[in-house]
Amino acid sequence: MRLLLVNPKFPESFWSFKWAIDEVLPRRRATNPPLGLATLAALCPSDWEVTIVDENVETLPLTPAADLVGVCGMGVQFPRQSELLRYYRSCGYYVVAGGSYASLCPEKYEGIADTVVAGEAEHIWPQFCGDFAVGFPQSLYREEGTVALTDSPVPRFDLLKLDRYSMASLQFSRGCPFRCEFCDIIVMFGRRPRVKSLEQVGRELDVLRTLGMRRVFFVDDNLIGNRPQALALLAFLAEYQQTHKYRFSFGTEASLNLARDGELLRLFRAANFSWVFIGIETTDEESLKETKKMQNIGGDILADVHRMYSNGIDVLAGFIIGFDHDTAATFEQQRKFIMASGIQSAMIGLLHALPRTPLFERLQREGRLRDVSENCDNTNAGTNVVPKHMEYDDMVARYKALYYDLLTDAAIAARVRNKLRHMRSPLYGGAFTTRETLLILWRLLTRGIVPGGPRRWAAFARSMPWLSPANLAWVVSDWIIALSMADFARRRLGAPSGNGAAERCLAAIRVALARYIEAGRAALHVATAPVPDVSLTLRGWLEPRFFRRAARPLVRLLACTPSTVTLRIEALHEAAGPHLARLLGCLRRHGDRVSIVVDERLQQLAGIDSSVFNLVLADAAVDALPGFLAPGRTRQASSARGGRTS
Ligand code: B12
Ligand code: SF4
Repeated sequence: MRLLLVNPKFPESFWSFKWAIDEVLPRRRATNPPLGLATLAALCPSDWEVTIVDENVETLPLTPAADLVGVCGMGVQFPRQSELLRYYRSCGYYVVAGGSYASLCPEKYEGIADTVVAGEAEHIWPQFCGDFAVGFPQSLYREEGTVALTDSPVPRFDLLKLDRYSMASLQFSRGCPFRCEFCDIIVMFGRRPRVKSLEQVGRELDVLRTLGMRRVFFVDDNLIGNRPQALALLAFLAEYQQTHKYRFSFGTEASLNLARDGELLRLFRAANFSWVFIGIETTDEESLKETKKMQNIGGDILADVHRMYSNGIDVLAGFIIGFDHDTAATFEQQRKFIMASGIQSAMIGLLHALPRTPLFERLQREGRLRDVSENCDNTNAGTNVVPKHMEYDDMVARYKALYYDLLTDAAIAARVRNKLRHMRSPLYGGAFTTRETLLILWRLLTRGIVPGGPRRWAAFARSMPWLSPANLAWVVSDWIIALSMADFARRRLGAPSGNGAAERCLAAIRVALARYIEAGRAALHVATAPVPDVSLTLRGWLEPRFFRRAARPLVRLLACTPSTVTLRIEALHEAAGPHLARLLGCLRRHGDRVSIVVDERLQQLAGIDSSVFNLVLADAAVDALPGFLAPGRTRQASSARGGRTS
């Protein structure tokens, strides 16, 4: 049996670190590989041929040699996941949905997938494989019991293109003992953390080591959820690292009580954990009580962060605004804390209610849920929660302003300095070779610091650890993180100067393409809300000059505004293929905001990479034009946007 497993493209967010991936990190395309798919592949019968395609790092096969296709996804991936399921199903493949969102809301996949796998797959996937092989697969497989993680196989890391990611993933435990009101982890995985054996972890590390990986993310919900097991794991890792000359640099997620546990901290350092992501959420005790985040109450959170630093562990943190106790004053309170703590990777989100969580159920009872369909990314300047003590629009505006404030050069440098006051230098070498480190530093300087102008140079110089050069690595990584976040905020949160710039760019596009539009060889549609969307249709003979003229104003529009561009290629002369490819090369940097609607044969001609551009996959027929490579099946935008024709 031939199985294709697909991880759909993520919408870009703060988590993508796109600037770092594109500009600084050598040869990387995304941060993390899809560990769920690698685990699923290991659960297949040994005679199945499994291929994993992660659309975040490679293009999608449109006609794969497969008998069935499995597509995973978190809530943020649901729009693309359902598009892929529909597409492959319409091509005649048997399609299966699974992953985080299918586990939380299997009902959403009715009519989209042939089979839905809800919950941990260790027991139910082999059942499905057996049923499929004999021709009787069911439409739903739901894990109702508890999966022992000792039943989880070593993931098929060999099927992932690991060299395209900035780190590998490994999972030790599932579940968390706490009961935060907004959290779906305890709904999906329960409150009694289950763990793998140390022998399993050792085997997984051995495989990652032979595959050349150095940075490993323990993707546990809370690595210290079961303290005795965490202590055993850390002691094991410390020994493993010593045996293997501190080959790995680790990172993970843990609850804040880690900072108040000397023994755990000591072992984290001994095992070479260089960073930990912590859900701080807020420093307002009333809001913490409201959301039942009791483990964060009763201590000094700033001192906790400093204690982590003094153990050589960097802190990445999640913050939430929009609790019922929050008011407009909360933004300043959060800003002050984030600045004082020196946390550069501050993932601030608006409180979002995920289905099935206690928060969702409470707000539903109170009639306080807004309908924003599948937007499950709480760093997206929008939420499905109606705030209690703030106007929605005002809250969103303040949210954006908070990010702008935190991402100025001066604020970035001040946070670096605040961190370095407490940060202890790393105990062991970094995760990059000397050559890679020098290349990263060079790229940061030439592509990030120098283009920022004298103010950024001065800010960067002020943040340098002149008296403790061993801390340089922290400074470099903080600037890379911060410039990535600033780049995303500028492009995607809608800079205040955006509208005037959009009008000017649109006028330039109209002028550049006027004669082709008049001749009916191209058409331009512009929708203005919520952000300008320019839809350019290519439908006749277009000479090389057309592509050159189109490139400049389109790139400007994408670079200076949060606009989106849709290219509809209805027909394309063979000779124009390379010119279109050159135009796409210019748009590549902004590819996540460029949708391409194109026939699959024309796609081959133009070489469209779906990991770079949004390749739209819904079906529609378009009349063939004589003399051109004419579409048999044309992909068309799934959502029609209102607009006018110029
Ligand atoms: C690592 C991780 C990430 C990584 C990326 C991971 C990746 N490339 O896939 C990073 C840090 C980038 C990330 C980002 C985000 N994440 Co995240 N992430 C995780 C985390 C901690 C681990 C995922 C993992 O690898 N698990 C290990 C594997 C083995 O388990 P699994 O994925 O559940 O897979 C099992 C089953 O689901 C099943 N399965 C999986 N795939 C498939 C496919 C098929 C076909 C089938 C049949 C079965 C199947 O088999 C596996 C074995 O049992 C989870 C928490 C969690 N415990 O899952 C959150 C989680 C998935 N993330 C979540 C969220 C919300 C986000 C963000 C949107 C953050 C935000 N702002 O709110 C962003 C996305 C931003 C973006 N647009 O890029 C939520 C998803 C909620 C939901 N139910 O949809 C989770 C559950 C955490 C949470 N509650 O907050 N995340
Ligand atoms: S500590 Fe984290 S994983 Fe645990 S319940 Fe709270 S939010 Fe969920």
